[in-house]
Amino acid sequence: MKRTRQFLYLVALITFCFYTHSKAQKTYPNIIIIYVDDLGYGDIGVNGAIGVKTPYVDKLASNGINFTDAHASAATCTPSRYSLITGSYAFRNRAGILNGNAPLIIDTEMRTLPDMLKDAGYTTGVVGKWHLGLGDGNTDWNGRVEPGPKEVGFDYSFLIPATGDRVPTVFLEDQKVVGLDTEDPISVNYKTPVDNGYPLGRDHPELLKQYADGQHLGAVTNGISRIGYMKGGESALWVDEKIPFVLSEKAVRFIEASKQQPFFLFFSLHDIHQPRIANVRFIETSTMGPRGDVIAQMDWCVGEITNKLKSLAIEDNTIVIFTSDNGPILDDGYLDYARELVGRHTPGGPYRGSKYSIYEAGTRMPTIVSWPGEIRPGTSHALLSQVDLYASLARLVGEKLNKGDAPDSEDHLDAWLGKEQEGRKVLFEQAYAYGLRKDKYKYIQPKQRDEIPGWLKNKFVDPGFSTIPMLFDLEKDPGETNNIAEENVALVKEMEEHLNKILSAPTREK
Ligand code: NG6
Ligand code: CA
Repeated sequence: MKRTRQFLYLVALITFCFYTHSKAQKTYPNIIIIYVDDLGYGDIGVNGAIGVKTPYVDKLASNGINFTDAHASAATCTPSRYSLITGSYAFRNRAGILNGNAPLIIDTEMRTLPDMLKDAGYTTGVVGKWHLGLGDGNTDWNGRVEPGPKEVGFDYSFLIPATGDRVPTVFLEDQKVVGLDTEDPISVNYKTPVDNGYPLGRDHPELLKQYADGQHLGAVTNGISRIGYMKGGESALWVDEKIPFVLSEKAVRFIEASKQQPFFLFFSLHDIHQPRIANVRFIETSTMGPRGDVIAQMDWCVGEITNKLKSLAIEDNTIVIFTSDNGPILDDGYLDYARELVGRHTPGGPYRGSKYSIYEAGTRMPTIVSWPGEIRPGTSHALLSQVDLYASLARLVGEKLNKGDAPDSEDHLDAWLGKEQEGRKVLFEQAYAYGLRKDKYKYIQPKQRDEIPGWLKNKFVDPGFSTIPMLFDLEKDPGETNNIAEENVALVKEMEEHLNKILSAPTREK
């Protein structure tokens, strides 16, 4: 009898220790944001893609929630990323597309999304495209480049510093160039060619794998001419065709190394940004040429992550948020026949516009949230913005926001998890013009002719510039073709005032 009681005590003690131990170690789910570059709403199978198959993304959607009205905070890369990481609209910091030698644009005193998750006990990492600036503006690429991801809350980083079409074309791991030979130091310049630097695309078209427009005729590395000039670092140059493999491997290693404690991984792909140079494994896997092939390549990267979660048996306890930084673009600097080969495939789905555009396709992103252990699969029409992930995830992990943290981020955790169908009441949209969504309406603020950037006038984009106000009823007219501003003067005035209020002050603490 006594022995039995002792045995029962022992069992109870072991159970208690095991429970408290595992609770302390893993109270919160892992969080992975898979951030695709320039992927449009209609570019994934579940949203109607015709020219390419995306089985891994579709599987994620069938296990999770597919959002039809979730938005990037802007229609270009740097501003969207800035908002995601800081919970603040990018215009407040005048964040525009950055060059490869631009300084870090995030104030290191700010409490960022990774800072907040670290406070909740997370290990944090970023793998892939950064494009938020590095260093202090006078960057020496031959030592540790700081400030950078570490100084804004990421424990680990493996980076493409800016974009695939901008120098320097080298990776940085924990803010040091990977594989650099100190005898061959790197120098980068965006104004004038560097003496004895890499040959220029403008002088050597015979070196190029893909013809480029006038903006992309700087340094040629790996047969591709880029924006900007560069010298040195030959042993460190990336091979474009291998980027998806390198990044996926680093992301998977981070997951493996961090699986004991909750982790946050910001996996930021180079695909499907230009130059779109698919690995031979993916060439002709789509009917759309390079742009379709790199969508298939992107899908493979998603599979690398989801397969790894499964094999480590942490799938049920990991939230995967799959989305894109801005809308799709067919022709953006390199001749890869995206326009000619697109066929009936509609990159922006039913929506008007593209990357750079204030029309819906500019910011309405393919967006999937999966968390097999917790959420029921389905579709959600909640109106959401990526700027809200900060406040929403803060609630998930029990972190309070201090005054000044994430000033534009609203907590819509229940909508992100599919427990609530309502999202934002009002959504601010940023491109080269500003827009506002409210109820079924979309308002676009007018622009004066001289406010329109010259380089956008020549693009094959539909930026949504108008010298008169525009108002659309998205329920009747999701393609934004019928401007009803004249018939709705009072509503236009109200929306204009609301927009100006957002432009003049942070929006969360109302
Ligand atoms: C633009 C580039 C474009 C692309 C973009 C950044 C020109 C004319 N166009 O300035 O090719 O690099 O910047 O894209 O230079 S983003 O997705 O990172 O915002
Ligand atoms: Ca982008």
